[in-house]
Amino acid sequence: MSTSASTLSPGVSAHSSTSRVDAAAAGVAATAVALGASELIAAVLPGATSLVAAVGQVVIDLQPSGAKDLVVALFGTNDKVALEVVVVLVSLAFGAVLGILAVRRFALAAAGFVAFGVLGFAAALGDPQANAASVAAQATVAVGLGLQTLSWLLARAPVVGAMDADGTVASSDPARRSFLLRTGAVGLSALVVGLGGRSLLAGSRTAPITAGELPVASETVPPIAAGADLAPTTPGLTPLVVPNQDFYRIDTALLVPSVDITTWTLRIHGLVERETTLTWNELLALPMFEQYVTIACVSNEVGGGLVGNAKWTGVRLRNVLEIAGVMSAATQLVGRPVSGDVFSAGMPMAWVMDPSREPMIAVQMNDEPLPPAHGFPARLIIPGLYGYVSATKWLAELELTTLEGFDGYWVPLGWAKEAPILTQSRIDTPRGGSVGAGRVPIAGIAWAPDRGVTRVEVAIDGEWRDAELSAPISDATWVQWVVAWDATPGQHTVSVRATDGTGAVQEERSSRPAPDGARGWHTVSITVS
Ligand SMILES: Nc1nc2c(c(=O)[nH]1)N[C@H]1C(S)=C(S)[C@@H](COP(=O)(O)O)O[C@H]1N2
Ligand SMILES: [Mo]
Repeated sequence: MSTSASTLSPGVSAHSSTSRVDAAAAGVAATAVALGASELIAAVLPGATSLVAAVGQVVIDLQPSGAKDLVVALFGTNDKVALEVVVVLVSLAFGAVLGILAVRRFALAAAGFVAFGVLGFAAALGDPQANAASVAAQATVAVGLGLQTLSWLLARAPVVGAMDADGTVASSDPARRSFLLRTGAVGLSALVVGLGGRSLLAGSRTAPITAGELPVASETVPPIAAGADLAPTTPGLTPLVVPNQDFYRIDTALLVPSVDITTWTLRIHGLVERETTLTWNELLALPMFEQYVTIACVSNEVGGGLVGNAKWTGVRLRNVLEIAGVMSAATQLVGRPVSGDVFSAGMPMAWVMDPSREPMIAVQMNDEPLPPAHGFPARLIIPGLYGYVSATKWLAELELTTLEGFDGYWVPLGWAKEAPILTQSRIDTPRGGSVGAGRVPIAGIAWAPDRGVTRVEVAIDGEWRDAELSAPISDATWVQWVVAWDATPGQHTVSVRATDGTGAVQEERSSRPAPDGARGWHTVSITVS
């Protein structure tokens, strides 16, 4: 049995008899339609953006102290996906409440949906790729569709009179079953549409130029010699150079900024003789060089994957600083990204100017323009420093200041102000579990940028032996290491430690990543059968 015909604003009389559960279900499905529509529009309408990502971005930008750590701890490195899932779930929960309200007074629910739209609109204004008119249209259509759906579903909801007084036989009532099926189908299709839209939007943000459009480097590094990379002969070992699509990614951006090189500029200001603004072509006119540098994230746990080695091509940072003329009072360099991104990195000028290393503004990663996720069109690469105090992606600004004058983004959130990369080593294979008896290679990587790695030792059941190292590319890069092990049946414990170029052995005592990087020897348990 069905209720009265659909109206856009169902009156009190028509729905006061709708069960709360049904009303909540309709509210959830209607909210899913609004979200799904907005995410689809984000992908197809120029100037529109993901409202879900925009709201999540506001949460990240407000950075309630410890919230990022909490989310990372709960969901591992999928923290970005998790945050968006939370935004969607909270929205759906509010939608359930709005559905219940709608039964009593549809205008209240309508006001709630409009408030949602306004919230999404306001959040999206923080995305520099978003355009206010497009986002307003997007939010309006999404809210309208959500309300239409709510009205349509509620008009088809069974009345309580169709159930027993306690509602227990409700789910066997065919009218109710068809209502719930319809509501579920609407909600699920909306979520699928939304997911499709969201992935379309992410996929559309790819590098808009090819390597051929960039000048060739005047100073190049020799190609990696055949046989220098031990990975092809050691299954499970990380390659010497990590392909771009496999490279770890860490940043505070839910949506990757898409930067237009025709309007992009790099501004150098602060304690400089001549404030300078370089265009893309002016930057590219400077001499280009290449170097391999291993970069690492301070959040990397012992044994973790937030480290990678790539060939970077770009200009010497010191050439760019010379153009502006750095004053001797400048003790800190701050890198800032394009507007809309709250990140900043502050590094000591003493580190930047030390002639033993060559900090750079990179425009290519492994012979490709920087992928958008890794900072297109330009980023800082400072050998030896953790990414959060150096490797600014989507670079737009270099400010010269004093060490006391400014704290980079992560410093007030409990991370160290000065953060050289600690000496670390990792076992890639075997990662634990069980292996068959016989000759088993134990292999991994070790890094101490930019002190270099001179020795890697592996302890098998407490007995140390030297590992064979890949030929180091430079002190700024990691090395691969391999030990051939005659595995005997039983339980074994394997640990690894590296020695850096200063002769210091990697610290055994373990520490959490905060505030200045994880310490400790990576250790795995292996069962040999
Ligand atoms: N603009 C911007 N740059 C950034 C970050 C960021 O959040 N925003 N994160 C930094 C951190 S914490 C690290 S570890 C490196 C990671 O670089 P990758 O994503 O290319 O591996 O980028 C750094 N550069
Ligand atoms: Mo990081």
